[in-house]
Amino acid sequence: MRTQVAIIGAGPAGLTLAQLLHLEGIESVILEDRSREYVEARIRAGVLEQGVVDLLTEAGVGERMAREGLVHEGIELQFAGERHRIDMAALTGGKTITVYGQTEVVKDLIEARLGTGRPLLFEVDDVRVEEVESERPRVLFTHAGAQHVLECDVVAGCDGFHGVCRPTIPAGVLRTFSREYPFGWLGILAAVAPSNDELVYAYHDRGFALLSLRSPEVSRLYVQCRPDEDIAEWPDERVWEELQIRLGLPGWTLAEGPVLEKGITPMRSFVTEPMRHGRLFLAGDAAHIVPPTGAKGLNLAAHDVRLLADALVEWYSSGSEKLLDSYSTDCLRRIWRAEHFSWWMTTMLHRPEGDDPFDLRLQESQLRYVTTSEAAATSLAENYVGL
Ligand code: RFL
Ligand code: PHB
Repeated sequence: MRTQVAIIGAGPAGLTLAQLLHLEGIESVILEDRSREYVEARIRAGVLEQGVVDLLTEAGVGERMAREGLVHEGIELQFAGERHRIDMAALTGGKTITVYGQTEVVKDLIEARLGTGRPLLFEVDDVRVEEVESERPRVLFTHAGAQHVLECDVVAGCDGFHGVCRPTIPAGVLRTFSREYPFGWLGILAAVAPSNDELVYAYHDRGFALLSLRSPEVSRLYVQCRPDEDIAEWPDERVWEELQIRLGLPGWTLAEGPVLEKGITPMRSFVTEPMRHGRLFLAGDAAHIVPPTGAKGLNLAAHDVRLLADALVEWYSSGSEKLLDSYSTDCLRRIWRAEHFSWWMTTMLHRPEGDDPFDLRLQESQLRYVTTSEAAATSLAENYVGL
């Protein structure tokens, strides 16, 4: 088997890259270790920056998003028993975000891929990436019981944080930067109309809580918990009770409904540099992780593959390696901005370990500042909608 670009992973990064390359007539093969059903059902992100909405639209996969996506012009920050609106559109010259689930983005991209007739293999096993330091890299894998060798010009490592591509890069080549946080998010998806029109990020003595949504009928809610928390200790009633306390305000009620999905996510920041080794290019969560508080993970993955697609198009059409050579540096500039923003939102909104009184006063001061100073609110808004 031979192709131009071997793409490992059918998450948002791999699928978007494949679509962008297809539009430019560049061949690819996508290898995914999970089933189509699993990939399409995995509940994750929900907030898309305007630039990512535009990218998906230009890539021809924006039709359902335009119909079903919910455009939001602001978010609310809640603390000390009050909500404060950050009017993102007014502060950023009209920029907005779109609430459209990652599951839906992935479904649209898979449908588009299958429509092109180009290969997308689910449930592959034993993926091994070899010879990326040469001009003839290859990917070994098994599929439906048979072993295969995929020869290619380049490998795109879009296989997420736990993938195989990053670990194939020899020790000493990469430098990694990371931070683990002493908390996680317990998230639920619930069959109930969202109780607020906009997202609410709540700072509370008992820990952070987030009210988000997926559609006019489905709410998505999170509470801060310990990273190693046992989900068995969180029956639905306890989750609702905690959400009621942390999001509660006099005169406002949080409507409850059947819980459709529940899970715990640890929170970490992670960056690997450079994002390239020879003919292997890392993109998305394979190269970097942000805590979800800034809603940046999926957006960063999309920005990476846009740059990678542009670089590959230039290389195939002119032979110039200029954009391939600057890929890592170009991506990392945006990534570090998002890393800082996500760290900052996380630090401002989560109850710190040990309740250090100095930290608590700093958090309150910061929250007051971003909700009363237009300059500070503008900084939050421009990062949130995407720089
Ligand atoms: P993915 O989505 O993890 O996809 C990687 C794919 O590679 C496959 N794979 C392999 N395939 C073949 N061989 C192997 N050896 C393989 N190993 C792995 C995997 O099965 C998978 O299909 O990475 P990608 O494409 O880089 O996309 C990144 C995003 O998924 C991630 O950053 C976001 O979900 C993060 N995130 C959010 N991002 C936002 O922009 N806005 C949000 O509101 C937001 N909220 C969130 C989030 C992530 C969360 N969790 C669960 C981590 C909320 C949560 C709770
Ligand atoms: C979500 O809806 O899943 C969501 C929204 C905002 C975030 C993180 C997750 O910051």
